[in-house]
Amino acid sequence: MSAAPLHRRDVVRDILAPRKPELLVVGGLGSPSWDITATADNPRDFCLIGAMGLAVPVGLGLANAQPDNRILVITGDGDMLMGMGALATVANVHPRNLMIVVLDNERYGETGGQPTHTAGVTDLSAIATGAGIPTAATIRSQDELTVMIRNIHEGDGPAFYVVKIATEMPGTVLPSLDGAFAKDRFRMAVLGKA
Ligand SMILES: Cc1ncc(C[n+]2csc(CCOP(=O)(O)OP(=O)(O)O)c2C)c(N)n1
Ligand SMILES: [Mg+2]
Repeated sequence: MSAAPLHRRDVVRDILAPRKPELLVVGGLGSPSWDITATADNPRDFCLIGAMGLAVPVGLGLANAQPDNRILVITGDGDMLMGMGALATVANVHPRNLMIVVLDNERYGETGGQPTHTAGVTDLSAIATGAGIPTAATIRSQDELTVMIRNIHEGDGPAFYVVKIATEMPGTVLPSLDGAFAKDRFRMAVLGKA
């Protein structure tokens, strides 16, 4: 099947457009966090800097700590490949409020576009299924994206989606690089105290 390539900024904008106040977003390091910040610099988003492999573990902890909120992890294939073991924990803990989206450009985009294993034979949604996550799919078209977005905001987790995207790198839009500020801002937005 060939479909027009999906573009990362459009995908993230469309994912976040219907967001409700209870949605908390964890951004994986690098380009996914730039996409989230380019969409809106929202205090209910927590974007990681340099912490490769940790987007899903942070999202899982947040899902456990904040059962009344819905947690959306948006990360890259490189980050997910490094933190793959966390998918088994997600499947076994089974947080109904955790959604995971991998923006899969088949590249380590931020560091110069080196091909990742998803450019080869590795299928991250099959790995999520094998880990035991009940909803896992690879998204390649706008129609599939529309269904995914509805489930992200309304469906039961845990769910895991790989969105195949073009390899373009649309400009850096950095979140705050001050970790203490970012942590305090997020805690204020979620808890009302730093
Ligand atoms: C442990 C570790 N190794 C390497 C890096 C350097 N690094 C930062 S971003 C990145 C690539 C991330 O790729 P991906 O998650 O696919 O995001 P993309 O930019 O492709 O959207 C790498 C290798 C790092 N921060 N930490
Ligand atoms: Mg990538």
